[in-house]
Amino acid sequence: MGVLNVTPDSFSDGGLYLDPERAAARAFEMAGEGAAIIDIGAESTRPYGAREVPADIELARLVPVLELLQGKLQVPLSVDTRKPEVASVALELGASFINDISALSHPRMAELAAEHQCFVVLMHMKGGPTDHIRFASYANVVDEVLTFLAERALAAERAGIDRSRIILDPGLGFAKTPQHNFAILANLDRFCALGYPLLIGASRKSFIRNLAGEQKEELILGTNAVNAVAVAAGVAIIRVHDPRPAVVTARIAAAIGSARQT
Ligand code: HH2
Repeated sequence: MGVLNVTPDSFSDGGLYLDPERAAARAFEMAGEGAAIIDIGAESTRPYGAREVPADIELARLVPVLELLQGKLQVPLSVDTRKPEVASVALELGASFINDISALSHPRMAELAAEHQCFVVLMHMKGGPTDHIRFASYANVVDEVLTFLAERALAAERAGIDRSRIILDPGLGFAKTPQHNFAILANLDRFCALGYPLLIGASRKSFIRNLAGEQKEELILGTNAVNAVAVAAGVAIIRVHDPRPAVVTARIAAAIGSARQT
């Protein structure tokens, strides 16, 4: 899953793709690099200093890009939003995934997904998109996130979303310290055992930067290390800013993962 942030302030690509033509060009480029899904977001959720964005601003950023891509992009489109007003327009303009970092906390979001029978990504987070880092406290992070995801998946099914369309995500960096992220990554088999495809969004995040370094190349190497572990453990989707190296990493890690003896 290639990340495309049409925001002024995302932590990694903020400001790069505010121009719709540039954003659309990046979507085509990522598809050409092997991204199987393009995830477009118009609200930053970085741990420090993000601001909530009203739906009309999210839409003003997204719609021109979706219009440029509609019917032309060869791979499915995902919209990274918590807001049903935004998801609804994106679905009309061709999106087939709702990536909701609040795991369908807005009841209308589940109805929309059921009506459209689109794919949904349900992510774990505590607190809101702008203050989640204050909630990074757990008795046992793995148990708590597992319980949350299982409950949200069940709620989505009860709302009429087909089980085959539900993807779960433990939410690396969302109300999580680096140690929490590593505990999740070391126990991915337990998340896979929930029986839904798993998505991991580690790309260039600060827990990687702390160990790998600040330079782009170091961030990509660190991201690939995490993604290799994730795919070998059975993770189905890796959300990345740099699809080309991620595709190679995933191909090799998947070969190792599928050679596992039980
Ligand atoms: N991470 C970010 C945004 N959306 N969605 C899912 N499902 N999983 C993630 O881990 C995830 C996500 C944050 O990364 P990014 O989009 O690069 O930054 P920003 O929130 O600053 O736009």
